[in-house]
Amino acid sequence: MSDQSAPKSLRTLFISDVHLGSKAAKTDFLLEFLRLHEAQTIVLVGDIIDGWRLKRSWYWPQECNDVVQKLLRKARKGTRVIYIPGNHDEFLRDFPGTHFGGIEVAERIIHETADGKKYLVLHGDEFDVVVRNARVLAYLGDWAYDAAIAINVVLAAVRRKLGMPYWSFSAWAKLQVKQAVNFIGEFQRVVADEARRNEVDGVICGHIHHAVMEDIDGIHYVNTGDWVESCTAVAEHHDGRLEMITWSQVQPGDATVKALPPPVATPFPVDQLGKKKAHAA
Ligand SMILES: [Mn+2]
Repeated sequence: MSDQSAPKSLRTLFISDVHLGSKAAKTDFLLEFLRLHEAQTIVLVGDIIDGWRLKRSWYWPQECNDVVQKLLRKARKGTRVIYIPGNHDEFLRDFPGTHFGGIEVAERIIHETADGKKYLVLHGDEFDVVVRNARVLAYLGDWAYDAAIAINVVLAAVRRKLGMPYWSFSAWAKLQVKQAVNFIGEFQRVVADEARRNEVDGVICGHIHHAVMEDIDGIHYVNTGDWVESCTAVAEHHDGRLEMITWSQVQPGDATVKALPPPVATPFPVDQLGKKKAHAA
């Protein structure tokens, strides 16, 4: 048996949708998780900082600094940290290719696992428009798909310049519950398509807060989940194997580690779809 308190060594760690700055971010769990896991590379797959929440009302307790400092410290000590912005931290999208405190910002990356599999890594919000208009786009064909993504990028930029919020899946889902349930399946399919277009073996994304690893028509679809509710991360072991880690299953025997409370309706986001974990994208 290995020392239970020693951090687990991983090749890569993928984390998304922490939403630092929102009251529901499970920062204490994430801090403990980061303490217990060392990785050669950490990929932050978007929505780590919730810029929209912060814009509305500043909520930045010490634990948020602790998370940021923990990541910066890891970067200083030799971990490669890559930050792929999401729609909630899109202010970072103005800085692709830059570094801050040893953290690299990239819009998307291709990650190659130790066993040679290639994964497209992106947040996933760029497909919102495609998912919402899937039926029309399928009818119009490939050019419409490309156009829709291009238009989405432009519209998001314009809205940002005007200080308007990004189109929010959660707000929309409240109004259209039935479609929201379909949204998850449609999102997964569209993202898998994008992986296929990039001629890779799989895709790792976040955005819809729905942690899962599954095969979608030959593409390995991996969603890292979130640290608002499910508290999940995806680990790549040294042999290239990917594993979904759920915080509540980390060190169940360690009494010093607080267990995850039973799933209850969280105050964030207000918009929950019954029991469906399809919110706050
Ligand atoms: Mn998102």
